[in-house]
Amino acid sequence: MRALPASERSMAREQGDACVAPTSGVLESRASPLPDCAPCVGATHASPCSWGLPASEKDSKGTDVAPARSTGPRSGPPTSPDALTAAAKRAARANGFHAVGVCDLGPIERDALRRWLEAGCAGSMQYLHRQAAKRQEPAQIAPGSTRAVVVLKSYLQPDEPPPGPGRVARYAWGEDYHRVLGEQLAALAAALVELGASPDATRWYVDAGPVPERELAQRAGLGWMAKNTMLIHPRLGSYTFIGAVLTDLELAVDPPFTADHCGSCRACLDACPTAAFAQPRWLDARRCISYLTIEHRGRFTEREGAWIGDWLFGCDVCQDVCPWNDKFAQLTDEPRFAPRTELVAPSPAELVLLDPADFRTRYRHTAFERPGPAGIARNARQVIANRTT
Ligand code: B12
Ligand code: SF4
Ligand code: SF4
Repeated sequence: MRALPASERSMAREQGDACVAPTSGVLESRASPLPDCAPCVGATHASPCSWGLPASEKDSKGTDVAPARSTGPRSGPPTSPDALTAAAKRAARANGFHAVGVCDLGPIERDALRRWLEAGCAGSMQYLHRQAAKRQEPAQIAPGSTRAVVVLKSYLQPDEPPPGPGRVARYAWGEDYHRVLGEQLAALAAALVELGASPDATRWYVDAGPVPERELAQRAGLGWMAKNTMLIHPRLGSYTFIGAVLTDLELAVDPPFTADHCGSCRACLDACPTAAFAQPRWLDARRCISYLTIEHRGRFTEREGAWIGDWLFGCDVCQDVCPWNDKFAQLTDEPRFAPRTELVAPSPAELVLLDPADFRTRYRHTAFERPGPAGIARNARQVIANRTT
C-alpha cells in the first residue's frame, strides 16, 4: 500500500499552493509499493522506462497522481499556453481528479465507430447512432471549443466483493459517478472560465454526451485503449471514470499515449463469460453483461438470461483479470464512492419484491437509477433463476 509521504504533502501546503486539496494525492496502490512494469519488475523507475512509464511521480507531465506543486512566484494570471495548461491541471487535481491531460479536438481518423455501429454491435443504444457524427468530429460538440481537458478519477476500493447470491460491478458501489464527477467537472469548467475561457464554449461531460471519451483520453496522454476496450492508465489501471471539459482556452496539448502495453496478453478476451469480444478492441455490446443488465430494456431471451449468470448489475470480469489492475491500480480517495451495503451485496430476493417507491428511496442518486426498478427486478429474477437451474 502506498500513500504520498507526509513530508511531500506538508511541503506542498507550506508552499502555499492553494490548489492542493487536502485529500488529493493520497491514493494507495492496490498491491505493490512501486508501480513496477513487466520489463522492469523489481526496478525503481529512476528514468522513463521503455514502456513509457514516467520516471517517478514527480515528473510525469501532469498525467500522474501526485498533487500539484507550486510553479514558483506568480505575477498575474497565466497567459502562455504552457502556463494555462499548468494552471488548468492544478485546478483539475484540486477538484479531486487523479490524472489530467489536454488534447486538441481534431477529427478522429479511425473509422471503428461507424463500422461497429453498422455491424449492429450497439444493440438498442440508439443514442450512439445519433451522436456518431459529433463523436467522429469532437470540435462540433461545443461550438467554438478547440481543446479538451480530460480527467480520470479512480473508483477502486480496497475491498473485494463479498461472496453472495448476486454481484454488482464495482463502479456502482457508491454514489452515482455522474453526480460526483459532474460537480467536480463543473468546478473545473468554472476555473477555466476564470483563466479566460469563454463560458459559451466551455462545457463539461461525463458519460452522458456525444464525447468519444476514451479516444480523447488516449490523445491527451492518459493511457492506451486496451484489448478489453478500456482506457488503461499505467499508474491508475482501468477502474477509472473519464470526464472532459471542452473549452476555447488556448491550452498547450500533451503528447498522445502511443504505446500499447497489452503485449501478447489476452486474459480479458479469454475470461469474458459470454465471448463478447469478436476480436481485440471490438466488443459486441449485445453479448455484454453490462449492456444486458443496464442498457437493454425488456425481457431476456433464454440465451441472454443464461449469460447474466450471477450479475445483478454490470460486469467486471474483463477488468478483474487484467494484470494492470491486479498489480498497479490505485485505490480511490473519493469518500462519495465509499461502498454501500445495499449496492455491494443486495439480496436478489429483496430486489424482486421492492416496490418502485421504496426502490427510489433506497437507490436515489446511484447507478441503479439507469435501469430503474423494473430493470433491476428483471435482473434479480434472472439471477435467482440461474441459481436454481
Ligand atoms: C456505450 C458504452 C458502453 C457499452 C459499449 C461498451 C464498448 N466497449 O463500446 C456497454 C454498455 C457495453 C458499456 C460497458 C461498460 N462501460 Co461503458 N460506455 C459507453 C459509452 C457511453 C460510449 C462508448 C462507445 O462509444 N463505444 C463504441 C466503441 C466503438 O467506441 P470506444 O469504446 O470508444 O472504442 C474505440 C476503440 O475501440 C477504438 N479502436 C478500435 N480499434 C482500435 C484499434 C486500436 C489499435 C486502437 C488503439 C483503438 C481502436 O476505436 C473506437 C471508436 O473510436 C462511454 C462514454 C463515452 N461517452 O464515451 C462509456 C464508458 C466507455 N464506459 C465505461 C465503463 C466504466 C463501463 C463498464 C466498465 C461498466 C461495468 N463495469 O459494467 C463496462 C465495460 C465493458 C467494456 N469492456 O467496455 C467508462 C470507461 C472508463 C475507462 N477507463 O475506460 C466510460 C468511458 C464512461 C465514463 N465516462 O467513465 N459501456
Ligand atoms: S463486461 Fe463482462 S460480459 Fe462485458 S465484455 Fe467484459 S467480461 Fe465480457
Ligand atoms: S487483460 Fe491483458 S490484454 Fe486484456 S486489457 Fe489487460 S493487459 Fe490488455
